[in-house]
Amino acid sequence: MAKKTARTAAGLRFGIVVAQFNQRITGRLLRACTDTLAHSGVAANDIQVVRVPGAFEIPLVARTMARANRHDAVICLGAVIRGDTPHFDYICSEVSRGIGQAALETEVPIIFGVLTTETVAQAEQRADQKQFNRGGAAAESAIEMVRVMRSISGKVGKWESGESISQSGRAAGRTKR
Ligand code: INI
Repeated sequence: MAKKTARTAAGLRFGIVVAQFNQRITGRLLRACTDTLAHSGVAANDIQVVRVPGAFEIPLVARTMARANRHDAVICLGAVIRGDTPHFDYICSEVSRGIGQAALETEVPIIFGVLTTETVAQAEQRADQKQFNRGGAAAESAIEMVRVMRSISGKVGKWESGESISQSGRAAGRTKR
C-alpha cells in the first residue's frame, strides 16, 4: 500500500527504470512506487518510466537517465529470484555494483529498489500491495535523497519548512534540464 510521506515533493522529477523479467512482481513494485510519488505531490508528467528486459540492463539505463539531468532522482525496480538459475549471483552483483557506480559517477540519487530473494514467495511478500512494498519504499528513499543532496549543497529553500520544494529549483546545482 502506498504510504503518504510527510513532505510534499510537488515539482520534482523522477525517472523509474523497471525490469520486465518477473513482471508480475515488478509491476507491483512500479505501481506502489508511482502511487507513493503521486501521494507525495509528484505530477504524472514528472515521472518517466523506462522498461528494460531484466535487472542486468538497469544500470546502463539508470546512468544514462541520470546523466541527462532531467530528473532529480532515478529509481531502479527489479526482481532477481534465485530459483535454479546460476545467473542469480552474477546479476545481483552486477546490478548492485552498476547502480552504486552510476550514482557516484553522476552525483544523482539512484535508488536500489531491486528485490534479490531466494524464492518467488519472498519476492511477492516484498511487493505486496497492501503491506510493505519495496517499490513504495524506493519512492520514499528517492524523495528523501533529493532533500539530503540539496541540504548538503546548500539549496534547501522551502523544503525544510515542509512546503513544496519546487520553488527551490529542480535538479539543484545543475544547469541543464
Ligand atoms: N533478470 C531479472 O530481472 N531477474 C531474474 O531473476 C533473472 N534471472 O533469474 O535470470 C533475470 N535474468 C535476465 C537478465 O537480467 C538479463 O535481462 C539477460 O541476461 C540479458 O542480458
